[in-house]
Amino acid sequence: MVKFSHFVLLLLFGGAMTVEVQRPRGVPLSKRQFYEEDKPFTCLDGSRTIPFDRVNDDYCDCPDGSDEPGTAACPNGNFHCTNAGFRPAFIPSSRVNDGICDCCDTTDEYNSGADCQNTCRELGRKEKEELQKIAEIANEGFMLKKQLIQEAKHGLEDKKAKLGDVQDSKKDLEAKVEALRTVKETAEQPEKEAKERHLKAWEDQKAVIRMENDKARMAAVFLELDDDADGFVSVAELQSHSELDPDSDGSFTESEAQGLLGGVDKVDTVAFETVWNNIKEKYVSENQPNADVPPPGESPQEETPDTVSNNDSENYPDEDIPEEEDDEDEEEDDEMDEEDYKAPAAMRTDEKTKDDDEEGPMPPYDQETQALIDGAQKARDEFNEAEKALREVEDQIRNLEKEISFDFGPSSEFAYLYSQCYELTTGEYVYRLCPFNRVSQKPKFGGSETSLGTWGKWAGPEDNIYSVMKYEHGTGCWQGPNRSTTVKLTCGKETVVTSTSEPSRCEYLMEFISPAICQEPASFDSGHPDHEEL
Ligand code: MAN
Repeated sequence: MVKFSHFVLLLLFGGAMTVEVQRPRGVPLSKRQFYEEDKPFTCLDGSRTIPFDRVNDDYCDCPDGSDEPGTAACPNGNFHCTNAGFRPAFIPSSRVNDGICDCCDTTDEYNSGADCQNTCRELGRKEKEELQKIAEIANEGFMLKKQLIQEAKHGLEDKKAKLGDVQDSKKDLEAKVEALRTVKETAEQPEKEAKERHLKAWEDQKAVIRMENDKARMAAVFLELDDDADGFVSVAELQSHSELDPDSDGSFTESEAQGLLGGVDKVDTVAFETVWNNIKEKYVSENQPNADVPPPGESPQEETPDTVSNNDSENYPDEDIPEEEDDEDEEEDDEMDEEDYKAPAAMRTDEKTKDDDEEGPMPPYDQETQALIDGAQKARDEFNEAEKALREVEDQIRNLEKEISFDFGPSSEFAYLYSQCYELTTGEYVYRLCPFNRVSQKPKFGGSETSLGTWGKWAGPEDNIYSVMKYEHGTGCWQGPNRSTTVKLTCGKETVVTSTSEPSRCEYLMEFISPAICQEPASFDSGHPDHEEL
């Protein structure tokens, strides 16, 4: 059996000073007192005691592996490398003398023949350099953070001052809106009355036109019916128009025709007026047989006063009309609106065709009415403009209040991120983080943006709550949760998104560097006045 003798360890401090501490191979300094050469060894779990020469004899005696710290004999043992010049480490015992160099001081391969080089000093140097770099970054980052805090302080003061100003202008605007509302309402009353007068006049005029048209038609029909031109319409002449058969049974009898003539055999033009009322709805002209044929499904009636006034309300060129129009060409429509007020009927060609056959289009407003409409429109425009300005100011107030009350960190150091966005492009997507607002993902080669969440809350551990941001309620994930993003902040001089990943489907992780998260670097020469005040 190979005897694995005790080993002399050199602990190096700073290169110059070396202290020899003798202890069995693989034992950390902290446990040296349990391994005394001149005493029996008690397993560290207390389970048994063995003679000391069974420590590191390559045979596992203790269930906890503590009798074989320097060999691979115990499956659960740990080997300690001192790694002088770098960092001490434990490796599983199984790696002792396995031909692979694990400890930078080479001590795990003392009997395998592996050609190990001691790299501890080199590693130590590199680590020190890296730590120095990190410390420098932390230092500079912290300086930047102090600036950010100052800027946030001034920014907050500015915003509060701005809020005061905007609140004042809101009051002024409210008063203005109310004043303009009164002006508008005062102008709209006479406008309304004048328009109603105009419409009423037009209604009356149309009634006259309709009556005249009816009379003219009656005269024409009389002539048409009076075949023998004797100045009378007779029973026989009426019978020639089978469409007038009162019961439409296919036989228009003499007595039926006589009934329509009011019980007489013939009527002259004066008596025909009464007959005309009985027949005009059914009468089909001989000259234009189709002219009076009513469209299928509709009663062959003339317009009743009701339908007339319905049509007329369409004709009436008030301010509602532009909204009802087809929005085929917005710009052209807008131009038309203006014109509509000045020359209402003339410009509305679509209605012209509807009206041309009967009464024609409504005549334009008279000058006085048009002036009232123009005046009321101007008052409406001014009122609307003031209302719009008021709404904008209210928006501004809401935004300022929101920003002022936002939790931008203990000293508002994160305030500078508000209204900013940071992007990171990966193989497939462009990720965009707009702190305190939203996170999104857009496919690089086309496709729409997906929300990965909107601002939720600070979500770091209790002792460092500002180290993590949570964005929630993003676009729903197919058969999954709504997308959400966790943003981990680390200290750095730049403000930049360094990585994105999707650890679980539709749950994203972003790494974000910012000076605002830098902590005051641990001071080595404590008591230095520079550090005391930080
Ligand atoms: C899209 C992206 C992915 C996500 C899937 C889930 O492709 O938003 O990040 O994993 O949808 O279906």
